[in-house]
Amino acid sequence: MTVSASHLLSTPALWRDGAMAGPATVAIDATGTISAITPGLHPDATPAGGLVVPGMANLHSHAFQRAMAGLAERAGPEGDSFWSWREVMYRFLARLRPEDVQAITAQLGVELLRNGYTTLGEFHYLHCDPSGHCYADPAELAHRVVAGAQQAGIALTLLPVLYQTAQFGGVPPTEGQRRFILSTDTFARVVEELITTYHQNPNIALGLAPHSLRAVPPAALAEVVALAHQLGNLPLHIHAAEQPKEVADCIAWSGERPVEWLLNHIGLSERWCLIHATHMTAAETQRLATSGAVAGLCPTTEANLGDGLFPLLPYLAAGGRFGIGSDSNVGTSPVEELRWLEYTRRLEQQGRNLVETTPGASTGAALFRQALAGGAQALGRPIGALEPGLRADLVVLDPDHPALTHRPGNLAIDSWVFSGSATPVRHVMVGGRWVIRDGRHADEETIAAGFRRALDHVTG
Ligand code: NGQ
Ligand code: ZN
Repeated sequence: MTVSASHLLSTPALWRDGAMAGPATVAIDATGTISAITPGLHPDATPAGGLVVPGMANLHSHAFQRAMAGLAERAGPEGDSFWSWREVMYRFLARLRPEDVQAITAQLGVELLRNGYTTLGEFHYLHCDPSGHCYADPAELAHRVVAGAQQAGIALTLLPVLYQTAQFGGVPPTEGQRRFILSTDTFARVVEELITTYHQNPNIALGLAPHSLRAVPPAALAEVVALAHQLGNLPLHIHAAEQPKEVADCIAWSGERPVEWLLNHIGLSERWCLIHATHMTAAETQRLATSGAVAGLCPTTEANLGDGLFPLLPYLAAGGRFGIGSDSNVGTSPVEELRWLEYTRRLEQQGRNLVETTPGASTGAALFRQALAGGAQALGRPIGALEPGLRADLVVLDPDHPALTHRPGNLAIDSWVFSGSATPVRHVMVGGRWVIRDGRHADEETIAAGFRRALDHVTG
């Protein structure tokens, strides 16, 4: 049920300036942009049906991995690690067809929306057919990702990925990586085609993503950076320093650690998003924080893969910015990611309320506010707050849900983040259009049936 947006929406409580505030009326124009916010309940407005907060940005995802969640939770004869998980993942994608990529992305989109994400940042590196050849249209699978996101109605920042080598120093890709490989020229053509096709669609934006320093040699990396600049300062995303082995290999190759190498040779700025950046020295942490770049943290995946702990507290103390991503999609809820960010610190420090230490201030609101801002920056979109001029991407929380009952102000956010596993998300709007009503997506049965068909093929 794609109910068209009310032009005036009233709510007893609205997220404003990084905190829950009192009653307000939100005006939304025909383009799906917020045109005004006024205090109080306007008599002509339609009640939103709950507490209104901005939709969250999911700044890092590999959508197809949603279909293998739970399939890699058994150790092999030699134990298990990030690297053996990666082999399982490579085997899984051997059978994926274009229609499967679309169906899985649509299913993921519905789940993300229902939990309160409104934008998907898709780090898209599956480009080629199973034999490693380009499809007739080398952008085929990118178009499938877009089609899946559009079926779900989630906004998308598509991040086409350049992937060329297996290891630092230009090591040729392995068999398992053959579906990822594009020449720099073909990559540029794919990007151009995506811009031509989607530039007028307000729900779709573009960024560029050199996969990692392992997968992109310096000369090709420089070309991607130049292309992003030429196309109007597109966001740039890269995986960095997720595993200790990657750090050791980078030092063996260059004498520098991955984040250090990027800081020294590329120069990081507001348009960069470093995914994971788990293993940094104190000096790298400080330098990344002051660069203005966003750290793309994916706590549930980082825990699932045994990556390590991002140095969040020193990074925040130095003014660092972060956003959250669902990455391998073992988790699809923004509050689960935020909760893990704080909980891992509590376990490590044996203390409480560590991300926000101002006496009396809300930890949930601090996490929510920073992830909104970092996500908006990293995905290059007018989102992350409810303000005139920004997109009407918003989430209505049910104030009568048991997790939120009698939770005025930021207590609602604290309770959602730390105890809202049964989601209190009631309605979700993307670009002025309702996509979730009463917890349901109008096409959820059709989309789930498509997902089952894809899994019949891929795992059958
Ligand atoms: C990915 N995922 O690209 O899907 C990676 C694994 C790699 C995460 N790093 C592959 N979580 O980094 O080589
Ligand atoms: Zn990733």
